Amino acid sequence: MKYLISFALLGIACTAFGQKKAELTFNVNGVCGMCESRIEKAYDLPGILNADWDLETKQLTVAYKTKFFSVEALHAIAANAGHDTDIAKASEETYAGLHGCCKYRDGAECGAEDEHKH
Ligand SMILES: [Cu+2]
Repeated sequence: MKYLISFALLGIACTAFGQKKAELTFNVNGVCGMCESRIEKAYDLPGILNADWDLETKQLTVAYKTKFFSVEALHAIAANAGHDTDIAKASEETYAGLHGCCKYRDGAECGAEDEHKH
């Protein structure tokens, strides 16, 4: 019986102090490699273990510690960097600060060919 209680307490301690990790993948708007580095740089934070944005699919995969971030907070990081997600929108001001070829709301498309058209 004593052993059972010890194990139970040990279990509680592990849950309370363990660093729980989770992975979340969600849609983040962006158009080019500049967007990719901007987005990934925004997630260079304590509590974020890894952040990878895919230019083709616009999907961001974040590995994080659940103690540090909620799902909403993770979306807000992208929005604060100027990139809309499905539940968090960048402010007009932040969006306006993006490079011209990164203005995804206006159908911007980055690329070597586009650079010459300016
Ligand atoms: Cu861009």
